[in-house]
Amino acid sequence: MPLKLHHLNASRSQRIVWLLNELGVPHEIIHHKRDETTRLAPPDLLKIHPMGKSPLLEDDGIVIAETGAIAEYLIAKFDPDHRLHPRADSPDFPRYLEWLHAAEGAVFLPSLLTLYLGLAGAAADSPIQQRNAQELEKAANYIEAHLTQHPYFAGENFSAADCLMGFQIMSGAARGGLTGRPATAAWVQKVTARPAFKAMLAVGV
Ligand SMILES: N[C@@H](CCC(=O)N[C@@H](CS)C(=O)NCC(=O)O)C(=O)O
Repeated sequence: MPLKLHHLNASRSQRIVWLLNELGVPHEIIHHKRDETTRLAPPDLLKIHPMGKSPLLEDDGIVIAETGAIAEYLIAKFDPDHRLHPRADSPDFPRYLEWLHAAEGAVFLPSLLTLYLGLAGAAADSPIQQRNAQELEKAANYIEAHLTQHPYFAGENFSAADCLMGFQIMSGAARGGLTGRPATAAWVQKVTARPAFKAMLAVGV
């Protein structure tokens, strides 16, 4: 039975679509649509997993939530030749793991807080939003410094960490986040030219 990915439009789930394409694993995408007003996921996702969020991966009746866990699961099961992740004894492995999880952790959190506090009416110049802006800037500078020294997040080679970091960087780019950050801009050019990235766009993100 092929893997099933529950994909929500305009969501971080596109990182897993990209990764599945990179791995070349046969899969079925089940599309779910955000509520036009609330932007929340439809209630049918709650029937698949108690948190009702996307992405959700189904493999032979087993449901897995959380992007980082899904990525690690896919890599462990479908990347035996280490095409998309460094070996555990490689010096690149710790950095790979850090970026794989930073994509949903410290570098992503300030964007989410900025969005929610903005929706709740916090002005851009309020102390809390200023603090978020500082955290976003710090993360963007860290990414730029890393990509100045390495072509990809795990070092010399493209990996699943690039797929996971993509959403954060590309949504930041839409807000001018690449200005003055040439290494990050070069990384975006490189990875968006990959056939698996283009196939992800074709799915309808
Ligand atoms: N920590 C989870 C976050 C999942 C999540 O919040 N997904 C969002 C899409 S970006 C969602 O389903 N939002 C709709 C909702 O909460 O109703 C992960 O890494 O997968």
